[in-house]
Amino acid sequence: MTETADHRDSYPPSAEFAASANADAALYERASADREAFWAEQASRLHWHQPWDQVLDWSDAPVAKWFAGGRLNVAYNCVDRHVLDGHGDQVAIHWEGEPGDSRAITYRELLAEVSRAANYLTELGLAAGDRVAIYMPMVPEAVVAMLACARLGLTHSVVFAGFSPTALRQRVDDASARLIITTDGQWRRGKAAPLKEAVDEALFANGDVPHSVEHVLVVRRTEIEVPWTEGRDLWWHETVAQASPEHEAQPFDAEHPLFILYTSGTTGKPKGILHTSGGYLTQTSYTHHNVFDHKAGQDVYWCTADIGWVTGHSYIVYGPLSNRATQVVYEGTPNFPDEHRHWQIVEKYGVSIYYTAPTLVRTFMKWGREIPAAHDLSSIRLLGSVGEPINPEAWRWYRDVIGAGAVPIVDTWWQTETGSIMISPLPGVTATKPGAAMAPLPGISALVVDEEGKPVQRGETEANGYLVLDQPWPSMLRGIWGDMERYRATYWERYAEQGWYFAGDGAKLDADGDLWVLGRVDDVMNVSGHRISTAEVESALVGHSGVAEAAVVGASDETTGQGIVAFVILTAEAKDTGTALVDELKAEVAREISPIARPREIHVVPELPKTRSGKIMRRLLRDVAEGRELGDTSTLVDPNVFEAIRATKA
Ligand code: 6R9
Repeated sequence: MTETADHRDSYPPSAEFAASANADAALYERASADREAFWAEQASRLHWHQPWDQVLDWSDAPVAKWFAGGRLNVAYNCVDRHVLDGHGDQVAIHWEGEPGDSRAITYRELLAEVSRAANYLTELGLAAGDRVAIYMPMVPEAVVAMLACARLGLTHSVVFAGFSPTALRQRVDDASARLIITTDGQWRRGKAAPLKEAVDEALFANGDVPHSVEHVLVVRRTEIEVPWTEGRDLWWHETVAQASPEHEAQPFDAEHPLFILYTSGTTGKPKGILHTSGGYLTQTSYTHHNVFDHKAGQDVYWCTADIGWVTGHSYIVYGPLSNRATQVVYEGTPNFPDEHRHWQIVEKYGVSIYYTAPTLVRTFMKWGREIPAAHDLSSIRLLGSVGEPINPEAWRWYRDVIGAGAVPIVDTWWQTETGSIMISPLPGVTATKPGAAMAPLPGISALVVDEEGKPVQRGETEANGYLVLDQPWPSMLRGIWGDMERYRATYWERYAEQGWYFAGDGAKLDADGDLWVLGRVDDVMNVSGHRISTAEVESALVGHSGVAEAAVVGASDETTGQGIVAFVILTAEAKDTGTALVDELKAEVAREISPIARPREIHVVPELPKTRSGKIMRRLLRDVAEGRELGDTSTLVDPNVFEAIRATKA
């Protein structure tokens, strides 16, 4: 995009939207006048059993304490107080099952279910501080399980139900979870796929290596047969459902650990990102209210994420429920039974706020505009995007076709680590540009700097800018579970002198000073908005006896943002070198990590391009994968390796 286009291609908010928007420009002024007072004001959105003594204690940086001395109960804030305020009959969740079944759950019913689960988990002997793994599809009990943990001060670790038994085991072991909550199976395109079986496989996987899990609590969903270990395994409907629906929530310290969520880093070992209570809930609540312009009792909100990702944590569970949202939770895929599913759901419930990922928008584009055009989408008044940069073409299509050419789009930049939205337009305030996340939210500070930390100038689009966060924020991660050294090294070492958080994303400021996030600058790929490390996929590949060495890159992909392209060198043992082996390797990666990580292409090559210090030059492999002219090859040991690699690609 050219500079001029950046300037002209701007969509100011309509006067009508601005007139009734939750946010106004004064928010920026109040926040910059006194950041801590501003956050204290936002924290007052919540119910505190005991007020805080200090808004921010940064004396132990980079580990922040927000609202130090304050005590609250996260679940009480998301459920109880709405019932006590007289909104018990409001629907909290319109749940839509994949096979077409549905359930409406009011806040009063949600309170009863969360209370039953809390009572039963207590009966199992779980106590504040214990870890619970949640490995479930998008069923209401998944939300209930998360809230029951929050209510008891148990730290949940949700593991995406698409992850393999190996990935589950790794996460369960790392957090020493005492309990796993799961379902018998999950619906996927009309078929019941086993899930409890995967839990058993995970627990038996390491042979004799003991695990921390005492019980497996199983929700019945698909009614498929499950392997059963008497004494260890428990049915939800025979236990939780029989427990008392009365439970009194106890307050916990503002810094009490709320959850661990694993995300890919630049090494093969996923990082357990740790989030705590008061600051996290303050910022998820504040951002959900202002960025989505959410109006309790009026809007019907739908975030299409899965609870296995941070977006599901912050914008299905904690943000919306703390704001007394009525929301849609959908179990299935967007094209089951056909491509009309999402728009039928929008029509059925009158969805007014719709939040999804660019990869899905591009998929909708591919399916054609006649599909959404067959539905009444007039209830939609705001659209959101998250997970990767949204290309201007997809942005315009989203606004024109889904948003009737009129509604605001909020392109929200944030990360598992940031806990909540950090950079985004404010609807009703910001004139938006297709593809730009625009500016840090009120209360948030971000900079675009060069390698040395010098601020990159406006309009300097050729510069390599890095996105850094130069001030602590309430929902920031408090560390990496069990590895505080890695926490410091990953995020705080790069700009240690300045004390800035390094986000791992490239960014630029356009001539107007508006911020564009350009994507990862490290070895993390972004496939359909999911973070996958190159190292993780490489280690799955070399785990196969036929592979001697592997190098993996993310190559741009029209639909998924990036696609995984692997280059492998075979061992002498490799029996086959053709497509059968390639298929086997793809399946191996899907099995080891998740179907999300299945490589788009695998090329068998005689050699990999390496620097003299032995580092694989991924940048050059990306050039090959994307069919570009090769960049600088001068540091290569043997520039000729590319002839051989190209030959295998042709
Ligand atoms: C919430 C979430 C974080 C990474 C992040 C960046 C990319 C997310 C984006 C975006 C450009 C946006 N990302 N939102 N890039 N514009 N609006 O996705 O968390 O899974 O941890 O991924 O996703 O690269 O660093 P997570």
